[in-house]
Amino acid sequence: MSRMITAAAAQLGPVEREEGRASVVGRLIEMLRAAHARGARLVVFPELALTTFFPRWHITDKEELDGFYEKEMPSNETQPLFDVARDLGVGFNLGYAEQFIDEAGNRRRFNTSILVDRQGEIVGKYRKVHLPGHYEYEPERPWQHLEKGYFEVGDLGFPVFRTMGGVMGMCICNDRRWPETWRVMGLKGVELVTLGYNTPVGNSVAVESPHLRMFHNHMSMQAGAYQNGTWVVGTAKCGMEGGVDMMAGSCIVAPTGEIAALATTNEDEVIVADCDLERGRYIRETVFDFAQHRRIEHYGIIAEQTAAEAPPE
Ligand code: ING
Repeated sequence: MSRMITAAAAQLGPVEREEGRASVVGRLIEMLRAAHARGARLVVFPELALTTFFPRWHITDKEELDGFYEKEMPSNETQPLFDVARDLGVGFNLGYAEQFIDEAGNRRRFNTSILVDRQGEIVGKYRKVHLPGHYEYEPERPWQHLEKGYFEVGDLGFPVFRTMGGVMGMCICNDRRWPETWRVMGLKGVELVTLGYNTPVGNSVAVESPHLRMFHNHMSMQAGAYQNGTWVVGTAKCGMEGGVDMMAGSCIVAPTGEIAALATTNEDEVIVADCDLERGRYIRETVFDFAQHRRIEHYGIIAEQTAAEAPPE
């Protein structure tokens, strides 16, 4: 018995600082239409898809920085994407910088993604938990990575949502490198994880070959998929953006850990795969039958201790 959903990664090429949201949304709609024409009914867009990856700059002009955040979703500029998706009956994941004023009157900022169903309803929201980089401007870096300064740590945990015929979850970029991300959703029965990423080809703080960075990108998603028996759709914003080469490699990973579809350019590109949401069942009922095999009495340290502590010399 299979339970099919045809999913697409809508890989986005560079979005320069001066490219307006309406222009970007036009590119997203074009890819959503192309994905739909190829049978896709779920489309995954990248992290911070509506703007350039602005944490690469130390932006001191408060108004300019404020301009990178969405104050409402959908907004006038993003409503056309919701409208076309609803008209075509296609769900999607969209990553964006979220800003709002909370009930205490405080301004809140998160690196956020939403899951929108085929009727155009926002059925899930996720706020990035693992914020890489640093808080303050570091002049010695060839480019900045100021996510810790520009966003709060996500306050929604790692939720999953029963929608579009399955159990779906989200994470964002650096989250994919942390096994905790995947196991929390695995413990909630996730069957398909959607994520976007903005990852430089080069490492700004260590000597690391580009091929190794791509290996880490795919290994992280393939391991997460296999060890939790879930599909993964991972979508890049890529290409030379703001003077920094961002890696591509968007992919759709089966619960077996195999890459079912892989982007081959570093531009706007749609890749599609037929995902049988039953494919991971045998994995979750045998090798990763959590109920049968996990020994939580030995795992406490994972949630009780933050940093590593080696035995005394
Ligand atoms: N980008 C990168 C990522 O995790 C990074 C940052 C790259 C951290 C490589 C560590 C190693 O893919 C974002 N936006 O998280």
